[in-house]
Amino acid sequence: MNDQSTLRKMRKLILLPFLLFSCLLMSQVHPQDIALFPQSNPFRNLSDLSGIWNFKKDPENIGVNNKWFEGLHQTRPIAVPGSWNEQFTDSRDYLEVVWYETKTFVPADWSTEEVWIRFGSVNYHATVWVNGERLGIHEGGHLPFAFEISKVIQPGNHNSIVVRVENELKPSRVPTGNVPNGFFTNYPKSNFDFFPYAGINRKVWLYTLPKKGKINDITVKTDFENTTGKIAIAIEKTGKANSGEITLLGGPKTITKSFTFSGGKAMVEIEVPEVNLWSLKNPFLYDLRVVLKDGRHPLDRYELPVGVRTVSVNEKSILLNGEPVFLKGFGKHEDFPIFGRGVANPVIVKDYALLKWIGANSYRTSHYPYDEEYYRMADREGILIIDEIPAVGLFFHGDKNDLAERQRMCKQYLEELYYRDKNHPSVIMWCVANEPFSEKMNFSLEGGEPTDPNSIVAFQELFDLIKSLDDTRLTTLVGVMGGPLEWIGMADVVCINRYWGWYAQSGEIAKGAAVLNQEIEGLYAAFKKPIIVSEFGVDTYSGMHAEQAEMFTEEYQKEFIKAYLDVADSKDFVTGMHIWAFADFKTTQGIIRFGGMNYKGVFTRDRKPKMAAHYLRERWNEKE
Ligand code: BDP
Repeated sequence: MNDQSTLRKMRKLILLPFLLFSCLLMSQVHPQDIALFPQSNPFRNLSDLSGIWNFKKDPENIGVNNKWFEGLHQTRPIAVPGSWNEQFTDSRDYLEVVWYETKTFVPADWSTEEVWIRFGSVNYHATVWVNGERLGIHEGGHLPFAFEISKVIQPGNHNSIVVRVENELKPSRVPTGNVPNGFFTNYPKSNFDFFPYAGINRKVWLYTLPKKGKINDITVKTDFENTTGKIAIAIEKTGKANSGEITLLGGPKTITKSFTFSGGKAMVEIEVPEVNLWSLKNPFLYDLRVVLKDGRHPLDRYELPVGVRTVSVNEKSILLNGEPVFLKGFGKHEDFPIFGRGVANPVIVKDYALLKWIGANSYRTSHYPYDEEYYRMADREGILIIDEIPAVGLFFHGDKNDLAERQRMCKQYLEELYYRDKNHPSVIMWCVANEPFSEKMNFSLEGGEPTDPNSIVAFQELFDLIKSLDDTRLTTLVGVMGGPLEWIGMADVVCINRYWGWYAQSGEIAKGAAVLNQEIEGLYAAFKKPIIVSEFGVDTYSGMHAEQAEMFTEEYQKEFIKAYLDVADSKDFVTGMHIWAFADFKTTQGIIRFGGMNYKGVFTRDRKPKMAAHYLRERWNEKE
């Protein structure tokens, strides 16, 4: 046995107890705990912990040993929510350990309730203490997690909340970084083309649930037949109550139904005469109210907007309520100067205003799930969402343990995503990965490289998992130029990112469009499934012009987009065109990312339209 392998074995032996211990701790967070977004009503309280918290870097990772969870010293202020990378003048590329701390008053009358804490998203690895007591950990950014804190909280007092966070880039993480022989050579070493913004990026909530009995989960599935809507509602509860009442408001007649639980679960079906379907033109939302009862006494209540609609697919189209729908829109990012990937409602509102202004009807949450507010807006505004987990740039070479851990994380992401987003009518498709690649891929049209059999097993597991959780939505996997056909063929809808006329056939838009034309004909013949070109775009410096379209000018972007849309218009099996990207966004540093930016936005980073935006506005509104 050589030294290397002895070392590896020893490392594994040392790590084993630690890994087992971490797994035990991780069982404390359960995806079902994030199923119902906290709300305030006569049975539930809610308190938003946004504000300026205390922050301290821990580059030597000494905080746990020195009990920083009991209180931080010599801190600097930081905004929560918000990424840390741009709030200071010295921490842009810092991704190692940091600590956050805040104190919050908890009302005395919360002592009779169950108290919980929920983090909207912490990138990437979080350990949480309340009043010095360790609650547990959560791994993975972009999705919420919650802990019950009834036993450690002191109602009627100020309580301390401390969070240890790190966002190191590792091959075992999702998204991946520091990949040996990775495709990207950027700094920091992300294996993806967006900045790895770190920290408590979304809101933190304290909330109460009724102690005697509570609604844990509601799953709504909708259908219709002629003019009658059908809503199937699955409810899960814990505690005393054994019956309940459901009310559907918003239609000409209020519908009420009583139900009883068996084994903590209940299933209620409602028929809605003269149903008002949720559609792009009329995103009608009913108000569903679920009340839990102990005899005649209500114990808990939860309200949920419900859109009655169906999503399906045929050989050529995605169907919304049985009608073909053509997806016009973008791949986006959660990205804005100063707060990075931190959520900010004015940006969300503005982005929806711009989506409407330009005539878009959909987008993909590339390359990770977005803040909940985006989905609630989409439900209200009638925008369709392809909901993606951060499985971007997956590869299948390298350390087997890393790959296994990464696969475990992909599954966790899918499960958490499902629980968080399953009741949004706007979500029509789950995306299990963006642009996986094989080691030898040459980004040519042929896509001829043999597929690693492990990759087929891995993706099949992800498709099976999401299908087993949700049989009411479509699935996809977004393919890269030259990627193996087996991967994209596994999906309900074939999604491909294409840059012919940019990364290949550079400067030659017509040639690029011809390649696209030929390629999608071939793909349709092979799969007989509808196709979405889920990314196509070119870097464009706002204000750069040429009388003949030339790379990086606004004219080139407009002509490129026009050429691709023309190809799509000539094929009845193309069911959507998503431009890359909605707005310019921050990336890591590398020679193809001038100023650490990707300039493929149709809007600038501060949401000013480029020439192509005006072009799209005319073209997409005309098509309507
Ligand atoms: C695709 C990726 C996307 C990149 C884009 C680009 O899916 O994340 O930003 O290309 O190169 O490969 O601009």
